[in-house]
Amino acid sequence: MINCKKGHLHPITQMIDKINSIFFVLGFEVADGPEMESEYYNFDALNIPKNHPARDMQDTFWVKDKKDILMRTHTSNVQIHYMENNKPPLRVIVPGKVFRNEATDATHETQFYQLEGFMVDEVTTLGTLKAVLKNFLEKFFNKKIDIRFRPSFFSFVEPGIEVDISCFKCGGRGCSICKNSGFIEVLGAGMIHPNVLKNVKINSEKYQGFAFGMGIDRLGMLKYGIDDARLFYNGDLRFVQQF
Ligand code: 2U9
Repeated sequence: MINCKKGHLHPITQMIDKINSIFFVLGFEVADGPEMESEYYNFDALNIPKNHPARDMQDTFWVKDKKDILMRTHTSNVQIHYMENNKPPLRVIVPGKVFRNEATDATHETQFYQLEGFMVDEVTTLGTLKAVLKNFLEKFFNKKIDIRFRPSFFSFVEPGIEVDISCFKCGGRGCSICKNSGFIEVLGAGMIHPNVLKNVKINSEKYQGFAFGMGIDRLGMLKYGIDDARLFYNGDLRFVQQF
């Protein structure tokens, strides 16, 4: 008999569908926008300084012979377009492809998928962020999860935080996935910097918001116990047929 196995959606697409449906219940809509972008929307509007190393040729793919045009290094450009064109209150997620000009290894690809999200309203706090992230992560990993915030710095948020989750494999006792620490770092976040709100003409005296960002490939590696992100992209059917 001929081999008539049916095709199916790629695991990254399956994860994006799942992420979108989890956030839909929380009142978030999905936005998308250009992968090729101007320096303003990728860096300047996000309060990223002119001399920031991320803007270097080594970190960003600049489009040849075009001044100020690049391949977006995060999906945050879409948030800027969205905030320019819509009035608060806002709840939006942006899953999409991003590009980094760096050496590849098991956990770094030059192209990968990111999920960013944000909410802007009159009262939005780190407490709201924690509730939203906990709800999302528990549904995504299908486990009860504790969340830990650590202070960090990103120029587009203030304060900036890194978010760890209790290890969904061992429940915090310590194992190879969490490197015996009981916690896994999964994403960055913070309260949107007033300069960013000013850039999109949102009154930062009246409105505040949180934003977060994470790698979808990384979420998939954790959820499915995959040790090499390149497996998502090399088209090996033995890999994709397992999903
Ligand atoms: C706007 C305002 C604020 C999005 C954020 C992070 C922190 C973050 C990284 C996680 C792993 C990217 O995939 S990754 O390399 N992201 O740590 N992202 S706050 O903040 C925004 C975005 C847009 C207008």
